[in-house]
Amino acid sequence: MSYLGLAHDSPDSNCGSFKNKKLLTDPYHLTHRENLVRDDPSRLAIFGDAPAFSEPLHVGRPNIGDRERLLARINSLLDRRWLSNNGPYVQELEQRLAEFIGVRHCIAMCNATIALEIVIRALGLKDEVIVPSFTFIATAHALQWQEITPVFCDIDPLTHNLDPERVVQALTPRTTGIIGVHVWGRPCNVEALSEIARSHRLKLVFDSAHALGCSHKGTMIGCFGDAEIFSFHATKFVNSFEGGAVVTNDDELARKIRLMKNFGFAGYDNVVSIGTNGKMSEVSAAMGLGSLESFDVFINSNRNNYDEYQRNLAGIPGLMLVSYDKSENCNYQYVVVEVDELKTGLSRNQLMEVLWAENVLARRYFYPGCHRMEPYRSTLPHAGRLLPVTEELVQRVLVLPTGTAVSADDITKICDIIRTVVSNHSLVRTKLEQRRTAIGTAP
Ligand code: T4K
Repeated sequence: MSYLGLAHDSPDSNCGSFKNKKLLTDPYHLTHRENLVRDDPSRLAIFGDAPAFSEPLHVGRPNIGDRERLLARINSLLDRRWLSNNGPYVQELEQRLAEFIGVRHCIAMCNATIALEIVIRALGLKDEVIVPSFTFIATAHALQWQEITPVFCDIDPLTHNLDPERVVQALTPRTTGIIGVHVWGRPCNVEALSEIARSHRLKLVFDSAHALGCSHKGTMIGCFGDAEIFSFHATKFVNSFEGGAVVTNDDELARKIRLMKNFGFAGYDNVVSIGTNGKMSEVSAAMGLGSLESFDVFINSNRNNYDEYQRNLAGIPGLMLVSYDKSENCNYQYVVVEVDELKTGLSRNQLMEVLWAENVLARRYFYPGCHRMEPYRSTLPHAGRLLPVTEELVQRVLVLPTGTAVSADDITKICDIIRTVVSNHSLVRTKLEQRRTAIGTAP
């Protein structure tokens, strides 16, 4: 991937020879271009003009927070010469997160994937665990890594989260647990999943990688199930470069997890259980603390960006902006649209191709669905038959750039491009098809 301000082709467009390689150094040209993109399809980059953005606009551009505070903390940890192994910043971060969420235990980790793996192991999950396929691959891999079969279950088309009725249908005598994912930070049907878990004596975990700062019926995400995990990866709105955490109200589970994330050490020279290295470093915790302190700034920025998208995308036929329940706490870290090709006249992939040419690197999370990625594609070749909603949704979803690196003007520009593209869909479609035919990749 280029970071040099060149226009991008979409990942599967294969249109290398058509890349617009103009570096935008001429300010007159930029202004001219901005003014003319509105309603004039010939000024789109796919028709040969310069891209609308001189630098790539990413979906996951990290929020940085207070740089001076971060550097001061890094200086302190260097002075202390305490860099890892349950240092003071890690302890402070754990305490602040637990208070913020309202949960008894928070155990910081090096990332959310290891956090999931450790929870799964500490809860004694085995054989089969029900998970959505519409999630980041880490949710499924954390099970398969431990030779537990992820049983992919379909989702509700409105919430994008596990459909409890389908969960019941996926149960077998080998089922030991359910992992729900609060996709985009929108809560799962927590009550229904808890009831299924209770009545079938299953463990219930929530992958809350997207859901820090979100609530469900007034209770913060993090307080549900046997445990929940969070991600503080660079692309998350609160980040610790790399990082994650497990939160739980279960004292015994928390004790086990603390041991497991530190090789099973219960003191010097005393290993009392199997374990791995899941520790968060002090430098990560320093970033995490600063990020948490900027929480309100980040959420305001996400919320304003979301509102800006909502205003600017209104009325474009076939584009549905995924909505959030404004009566709950919400982090608005994902701006997601569903593209209805019958109404837009263009597929999600075609819209993405146009945007990538403009240097807007929109993403199609979670295409093609975990069940269509290895090793699951080979081991479960027919899984898709039971996942009709997932199969359709992965063709429709597009995630747009947001976060503190994206301005209101950027959003206006992005939405102008989308509006121009949709209102001129026949022309755009023909152009995209010509591009493909010209390089011999016509479907
Ligand atoms: N469960 C769920 C439901 C998740 O969504 C995730 C992670 C996990 C579990 C596992 O959490 P961790 O183990 O990672 O803590 C990205 C993130 O890497 C991943 O953390 C996240 N979900 C997922 C939804 O998005 P990719 O494969 O899209 O990453 P990548 O490298 O393409 O980056 C995304 C965009 O961000 C790019 O356009 C580039 C930009 N970027 C990225 C980084 C790292 C930057 O501008 N600066 C940066 O430093 O997965």
